Amino acid sequence: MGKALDGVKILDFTHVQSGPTCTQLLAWFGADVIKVEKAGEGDATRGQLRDIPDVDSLYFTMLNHNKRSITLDTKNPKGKEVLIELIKQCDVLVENFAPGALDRMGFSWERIQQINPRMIMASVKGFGPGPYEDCKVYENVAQCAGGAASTTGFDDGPPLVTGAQIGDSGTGLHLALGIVTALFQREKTGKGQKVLAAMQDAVLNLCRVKLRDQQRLDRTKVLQEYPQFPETEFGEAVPRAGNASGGGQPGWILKCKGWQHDPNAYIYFITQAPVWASICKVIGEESWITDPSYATPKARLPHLKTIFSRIEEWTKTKTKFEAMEILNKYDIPCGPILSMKEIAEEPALRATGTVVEVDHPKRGKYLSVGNPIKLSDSETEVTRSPLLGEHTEEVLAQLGYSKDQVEELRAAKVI
Ligand code: CAO
Repeated sequence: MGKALDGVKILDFTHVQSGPTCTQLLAWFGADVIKVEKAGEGDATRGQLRDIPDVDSLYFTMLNHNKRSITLDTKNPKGKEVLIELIKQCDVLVENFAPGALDRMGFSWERIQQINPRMIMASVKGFGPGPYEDCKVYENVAQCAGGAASTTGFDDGPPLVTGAQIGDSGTGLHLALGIVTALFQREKTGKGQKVLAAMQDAVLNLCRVKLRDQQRLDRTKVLQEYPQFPETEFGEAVPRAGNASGGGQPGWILKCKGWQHDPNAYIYFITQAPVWASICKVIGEESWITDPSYATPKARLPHLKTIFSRIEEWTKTKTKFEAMEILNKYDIPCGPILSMKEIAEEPALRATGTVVEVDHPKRGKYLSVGNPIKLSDSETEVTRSPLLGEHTEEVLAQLGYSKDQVEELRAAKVI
């Protein structure tokens, strides 16, 4: 069976995390992704956070599956010639260099269009046009500038960044959608275009509900589902909401049996309105079904702390999995707090290919996250990341370079 993006060639100039997540997704959908790396050095993540000496790190291997790697000094005139051939033959150039790096290399958008008018040039940058457009940006800077940090954490603590890499991987996802959309439009116009995903914009897009709350706060001066209500005055900006649910159904994280020793013995519990009566029955508070102080969602808002601490008395008597089993019988929405260890061992995630075991010639077997997007007619097989420059000769041969020419380039340290 073919793959959705069979025949699409990606010139992959990405490094670190944001860009590589994007091109990895495209590779999983069948695109031929040629990763261009600095000769002798490669993507900096190959050497970062290493767990085995002299072996590509998990950071690199888990972000660069299904790609080919070539080394090329794109600042050398001979290297630029190779790059021009690659631009001619590829459909998409993806990059996440610091602002201006591609221009400094001599490959402005105008020049790229001259070389290949069908080329789609896709970039991740920290910021879009504006005061910070020239800044270098990493994950947590984007989380802070995109509104995630100011709205994450508890009211009495500092802003917090989240473990989910919404700045890097989140932006990579946005960029991948931009690329396939531009490819779709090219089918009709025959022309390439520029695609930009700024990390601040992607984080803000994922924090959309907080901008919703900012406007609700501006208008009503209160956010009744936030834990500050009713005791604490609200300020001008959306405060941190702890573990409150971001939607209209109040939720909180509650202790389960074993919480004293297990840092993840917790459950997320949502007091969804349609199952309120079931919740009351499960925790043994039947009177709350009809008590006017508890009977309606609006009446419950000032009592959420009392409600959740009563529910917690019940969850503390069950493990998170026992609680899940009981609550699911009543359709009460809840979720166990799973550790990475539990996720790594979860058979259902292995069965769907969301967690995969991959073999690597130098590191041996390791676990990775497979393609989270499942297409019924374009199945993903996860293959290992390439060694540095593993495909240089193969790709140059496909571009028409003879063995002697390749040797010359190697002798001149261009590849
Ligand atoms: N041959 C020759 N030179 C190459 C090359 C190659 N194959 N590949 C890259 N280079 C050069 C670049 O041209 C650039 O040179 P100049 O500075 O002289 O123009 C240089 O290598 C360094 O590139 P960089 O500035 O992108 O890399 P950095 O490590 O200094 O910065 C980062 C890294 C991520 C902060 C920066 O790339 C950035 O802000 N990117 C955009 C935002 C982004 O994606 N951030 C998320 C990264 S994941 O956390």
